[in-house]
Amino acid sequence: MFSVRMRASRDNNHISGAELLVPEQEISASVMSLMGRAMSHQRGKPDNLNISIEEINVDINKITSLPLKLLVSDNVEGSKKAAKHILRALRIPQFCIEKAFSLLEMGPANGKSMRGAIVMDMQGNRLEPDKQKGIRASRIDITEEASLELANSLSDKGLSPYYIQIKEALVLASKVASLKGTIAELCWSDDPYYTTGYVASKKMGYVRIPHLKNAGEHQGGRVFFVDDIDLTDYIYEMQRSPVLVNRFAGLHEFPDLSNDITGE
Ligand code: PML
Repeated sequence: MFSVRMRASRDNNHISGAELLVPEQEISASVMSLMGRAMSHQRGKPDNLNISIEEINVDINKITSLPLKLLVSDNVEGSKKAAKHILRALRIPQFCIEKAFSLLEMGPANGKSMRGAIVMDMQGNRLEPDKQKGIRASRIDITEEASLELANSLSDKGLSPYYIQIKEALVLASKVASLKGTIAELCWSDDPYYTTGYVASKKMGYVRIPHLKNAGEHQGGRVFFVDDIDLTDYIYEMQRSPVLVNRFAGLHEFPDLSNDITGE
């Protein structure tokens, strides 16, 4: 198997990125499809397009995705409150939650978004060695069968227009949640046209939250909340261990926040 990765940027600002795990005979088709995506992104044409192909010589870890849970909200204030409530239910200290929100709202890399994620421990320390780049979850993909199950579920809910974004975020979040030491992930996009984000965790699944920011805002990113990790191992696993999602765990409505949401 091969890992095929694409990163596109303009004036050193990230435009798009994607990756696939494919057999050798599918490399050229994958390169073409990733190139097509990079050149037609609504954030503009890249002036730098990087595609890398790397052979994978280790076993691929096959996992089931997190369950996808849809939270209903129609305003930014309510959505942020809901996201914070879920993170609290996951036992993340309030000051860590507030710090994570401030960082993503301001742009964690001196006002700009990071290509990768912040790694935050339960004392609120940022552990990622490079505060501009962050840590990327890499070497990830999903099988055709699992993609189809996801596509069918999204279609039933009228969410097909967001299939690509949801698929990629769900695959990434499923890998992140599967790593030892991850408590939760908070994410919203740095794409000014995309305002939906999520809180993901092994305990509560991928909770998809609309309106985590106002349209037009460029700031966004990811925070991995961790506890009791060996940082070197954690980063190595995140970036190097290949993970293939081979089952979709299903789509559910997220319970009303006035109910107990801890799942206990
Ligand atoms: C991103 O594409 O940068 C993050 C998108 C997160 C939300 C995806 C979704 O569930 O719609």
